Amino acid sequence: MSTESQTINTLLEESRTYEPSAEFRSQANLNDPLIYATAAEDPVAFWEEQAKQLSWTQPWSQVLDDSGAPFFRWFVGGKLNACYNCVDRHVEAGLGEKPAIICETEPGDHRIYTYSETLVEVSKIANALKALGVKKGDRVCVYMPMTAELCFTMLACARIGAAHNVVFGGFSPDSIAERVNDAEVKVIVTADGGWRRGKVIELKRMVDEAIELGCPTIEKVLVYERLGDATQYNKGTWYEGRDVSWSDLVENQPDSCPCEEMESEDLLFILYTSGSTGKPKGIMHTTGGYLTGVNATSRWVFDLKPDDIYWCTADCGWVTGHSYIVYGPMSNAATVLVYEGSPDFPDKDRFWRVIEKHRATILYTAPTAIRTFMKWGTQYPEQCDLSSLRLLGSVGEPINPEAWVWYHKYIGRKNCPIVDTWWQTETGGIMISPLPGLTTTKPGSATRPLPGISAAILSEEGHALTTISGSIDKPEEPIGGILALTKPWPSMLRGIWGDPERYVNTYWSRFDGLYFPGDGVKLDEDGFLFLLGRVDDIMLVAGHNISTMEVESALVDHPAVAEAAVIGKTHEIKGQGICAFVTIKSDVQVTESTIDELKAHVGIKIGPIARPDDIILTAELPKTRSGKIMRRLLRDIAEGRELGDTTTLGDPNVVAALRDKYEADGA
Ligand code: 6R9
Repeated sequence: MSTESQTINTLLEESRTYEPSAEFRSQANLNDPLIYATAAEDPVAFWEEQAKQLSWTQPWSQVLDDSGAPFFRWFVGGKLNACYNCVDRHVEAGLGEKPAIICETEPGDHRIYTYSETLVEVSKIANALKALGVKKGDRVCVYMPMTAELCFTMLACARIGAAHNVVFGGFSPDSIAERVNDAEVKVIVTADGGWRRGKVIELKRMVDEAIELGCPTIEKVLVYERLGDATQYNKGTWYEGRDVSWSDLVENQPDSCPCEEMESEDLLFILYTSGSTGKPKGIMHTTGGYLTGVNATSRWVFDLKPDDIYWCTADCGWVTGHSYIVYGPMSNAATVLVYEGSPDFPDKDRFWRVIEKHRATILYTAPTAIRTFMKWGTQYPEQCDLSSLRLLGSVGEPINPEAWVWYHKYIGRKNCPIVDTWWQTETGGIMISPLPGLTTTKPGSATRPLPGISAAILSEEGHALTTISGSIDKPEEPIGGILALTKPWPSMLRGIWGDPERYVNTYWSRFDGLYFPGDGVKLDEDGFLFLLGRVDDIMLVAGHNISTMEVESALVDHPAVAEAAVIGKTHEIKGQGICAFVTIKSDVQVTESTIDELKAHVGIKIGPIARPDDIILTAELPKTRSGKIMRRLLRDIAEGRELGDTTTLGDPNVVAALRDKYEADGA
């Protein structure tokens, strides 16, 4: 075998396929396969057509300016306002009475805001921000619970031309301060608190602590009274002159506010994402290209229709909330369901109760949530009426085939297409995904790039193994390698705030002239793309490259296993050995032979080469607050190293307990 074809030796095979039903296909927004070829022929002209779906106050003079590559500019000279496109134009088109946001709180009440009401709320907040001194070009940090007011605040920033920098409500004061200082934020919008699993999250107090650490650019803190005085908890300190009450300021503002006319390339937002050096990267997105990308992909991938009740379970603290709660769906005048709390409050059926209550038609969630639901058991979804659902989506990490099939069977009742959507904070919008009315799907595969997106698979050395756009030809044998995106697209990041050099080095230097996302990929014999996780999640075991995700899938395929995280661990002879951290389903009895059984099962599913060296049973896996397993920490544990940065962990106790157990087991 040549080194090139050996690059990523993917061993796990998946042969089940699912075709869109004739019924779904006939009503789908996209059902002509020609769209792929049309887009591939002239991607720039194709994206220009998509941009026309938005309302511009001045047309562009140039669609794509690539003269300063990799600093690309889209729709140069065009002018528009993102908030106008998400709110005002729908009201003007007669949709004022249509629900824009249905906000379900964790305690269980809900409130519906029509597009007209949204316009009023957003305008008042916009006027309040102006009263606090926020001007076009300023940055505003938003640190709020997942309520409608968070969405309104983002839109209010866009309305007055200020860039929002949303920080997830679970981040620590240190992380807030780091982001606020890097972005030189003037005003923070926060809330007294929010609800999570029946407990109050003290957001304002976190902001106080962050500012105490030193945030010299902060002038004002606007505090939304989410909880008011109804609960007893530590509200922190009220700093006269700095802190401003929402109920005093926002409620008394005029209910109209003009939209600032923005250049297509004016900054819409900064969103921080973790980088390999530990210092977060402020990913920049601009107005015209970003909105064009998320508007089009929402319509294609989620097949949005006027009557849909669309629920994306993400938080606006992550890119998924930006693109597929606020800007994508709302620029399409969708009705968006927003839920504040956790999936197990008051009980483990909460998601299904929310769907039943609001008759949600589209559900977009993450594999980690799906695996959690699997662990809890089918009795929870089974006791709810999920018949309103017509489409399911997955995002954030590779979805293992067993979770995909469970989602299909128990949530979709074998009736809903599943769109497994691959993309990143940096890409702004979905890049690789099925089109639900057109694409045959395979569990675990995000299938192929969307129309207008061009990709390639490269070897470690940077040789192109195959290119993918328009149509995918079936390769003679599976091709494994590293993903690259080969042409610019409108919603691409425009850089890293304050660090243009890092932008070029991180994304454009690995493969000359191509965008490097950092993900491994496999194209199987049937022409399906499998995203295999970050390239640093690929293990080199006795010269064979094995994706941690493949071993995880094999483990989760065992009936006793709820969840698994696999890492490569230094091995004297093989270079790397395979170490698996596994959680067992609550109703399964662990015996002395469980570990051997699991090792054998992986050996059978993938081959002896993938048989784990160590398996550690654990009650829980360390995860970030957005639900991603922190393999880096597991590697630290397995290698007996000092634990690295733990600030993004959802629950820091999990990893300490795990290390103690690992050491006690003598692994
Ligand atoms: C949207 C989002 C990006 C990274 C990305 C990849 C992983 C996301 C995926 C997926 C396999 C999918 N990822 N979606 N891997 N299949 N459908 O999650 O953005 O938080 O920036 O993460 O997540 O590794 O590179 P972000």
